[in-house]
Amino acid sequence: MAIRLFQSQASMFCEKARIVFAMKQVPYDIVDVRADDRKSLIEYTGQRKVPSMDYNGKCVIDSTVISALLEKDYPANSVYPDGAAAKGLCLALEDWSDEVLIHANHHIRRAETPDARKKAEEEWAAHFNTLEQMYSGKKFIFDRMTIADIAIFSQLHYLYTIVKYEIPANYKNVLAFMENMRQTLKLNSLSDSFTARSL
Ligand SMILES: N[C@@H](CCC(=O)N[C@@H](CS)C(=O)NCC(=O)O)C(=O)O
Repeated sequence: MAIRLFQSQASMFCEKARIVFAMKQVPYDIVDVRADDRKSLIEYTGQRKVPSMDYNGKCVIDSTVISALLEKDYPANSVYPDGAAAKGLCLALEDWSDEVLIHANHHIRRAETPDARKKAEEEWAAHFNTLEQMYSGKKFIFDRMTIADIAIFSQLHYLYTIVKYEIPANYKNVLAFMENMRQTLKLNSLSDSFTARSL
């Protein structure tokens, strides 16, 4: 039995999953879904979304579910904070990032007119304001890097690498967070995406 991660390098949700795999130091094989136009993914999972995984014969879909399963089976280097109250908040922030920031990314990437682009930038400005406060005086939201930081980083990193949108200089805490994550994840530069390796 083995673990196969069906993924694409550019997907922010796949980057989120790759970081959790690396933190947990769990070996896995990568199936690049672009190589066969998602044929093997659809055959194995019956749907089109990545990340999905073949977990020793069990089909597991969605970055949040994958992260929770890896945490359960590999509890060392936890991706959640200690304590039920902090964990609940962490899960809510993971969900906010996955379900809200993703739309801001879709909107800015798909903006075809100056008006649509302006609206998308305003949407991001509102999120940057939220994040600026969230990371005020903090390296991570909780006392160590958790799935909330990883989920947020993955969306902001996509904004940087794929959308090619630079976070405005006035969001100092957000920029410091990105630099801190770059160092923690041992990326040479923020232009690099996180590849399969341990941390
Ligand atoms: N909530 C899911 C979102 C996954 C998702 O939207 N994946 C995108 C790539 S970033 C995808 O595979 N889209 C292909 C499709 O919908 O056909 C997760 O956290 O894994």
